Amino acid sequence: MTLAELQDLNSLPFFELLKRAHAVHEANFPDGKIQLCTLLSIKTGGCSEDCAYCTQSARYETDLQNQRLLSKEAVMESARAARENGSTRFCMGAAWRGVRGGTDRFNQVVDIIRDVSTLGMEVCVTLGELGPAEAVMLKEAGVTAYNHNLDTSPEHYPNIVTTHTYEDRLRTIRNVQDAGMAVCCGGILGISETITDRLRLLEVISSFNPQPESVPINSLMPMPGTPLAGNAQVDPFDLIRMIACARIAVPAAKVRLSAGRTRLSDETQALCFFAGANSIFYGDKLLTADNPEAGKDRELLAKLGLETLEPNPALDVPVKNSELPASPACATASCC
Ligand code: SAM
Ligand code: DTB
Ligand code: SF4
Repeated sequence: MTLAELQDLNSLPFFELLKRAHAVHEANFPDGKIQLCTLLSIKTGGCSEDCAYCTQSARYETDLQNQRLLSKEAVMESARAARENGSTRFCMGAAWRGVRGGTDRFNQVVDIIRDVSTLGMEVCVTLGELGPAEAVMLKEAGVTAYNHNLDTSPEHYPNIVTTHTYEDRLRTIRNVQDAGMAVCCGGILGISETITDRLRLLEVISSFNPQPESVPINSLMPMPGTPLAGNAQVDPFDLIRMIACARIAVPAAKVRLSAGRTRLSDETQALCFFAGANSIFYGDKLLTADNPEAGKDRELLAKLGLETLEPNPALDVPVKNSELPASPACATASCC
């Protein structure tokens, strides 16, 4: 979708936008089930990058306790617990700029992935920048989806991160697609962006060929010590509108209502689900930040009569449209 189309959509009256998004949601996900995903930080803090929202950057003075790469046993214990609690996707995050094949840490991660992939959940990892060879190795080890967010528009990105570029992020996404992994790519609201920046992000993401398999929409969890610690909370109506626009722009993707749910009312979350969100992170911790307790989420889903999705480890990777250009690029941006 173009920016102009997205702007028209986003300026519809609230209920008209919700009605349209819900119709797209029902057409693509007739069972209306919600996917539960569990996150685990397998290597925490000490990251070389300067993403202004992130408590894991080594550049900011935060209270975060750094943690070296977890042992395979520790990761497997969390993964088994996640499966027992009903998660169908296990997402492992590492605070690295990227990974390089042949290094000890990459080999250790590959070893962990091989074992986690035997548990019957979708396996998602987010390890930063990847080259083509690393992407193939991760795919072979059993990764189903790779999370690499573009976070905001190409225009706003340099205000938030200076140690890598939007084009670096797009290159990794291309490598992930070429290796046959599904792409999980979304953004974060509340990082001093404009509504246009949010819609530009959707313009870029919706132009991927194939479109991403999932689109996480995070709301800033302000982390003390980071440059964005004092940012105001996102207006819940704007978040719901963003979810609705994401649902319409990337109709077949799981739209994941991601970080920031501890600050949302049940009613706001309900409207997000109606607008097309069909996946959440489940469990009381994200990577370093808080998430609602599992019991509270179960209560909310029960109150709404929403069922959860069964496991689908053989996740189908979205198929390329051969009539469109193959690689993601930010068509109208001057950055790439
Ligand atoms: N290092 C990897 C990378 O940069 O892709 C993976 C980890 S990073 C924490 C993954 C995503 O989490 C970011 O792209 C951002 O969207 C989200 N995120 C990080 N810190 C956040 C915060 N304080 N509040 C909300 N979302 C956050
Ligand atoms: C995503 O888009 N959100 C998750 C996952 N992908 C890796 C991470 C949210 C992190 C929130 C801040 C924290 O826990 O430090
Ligand atoms: Fe590092 Fe990722 Fe945090 Fe950026 S978002 S500082 S790359 S862990």
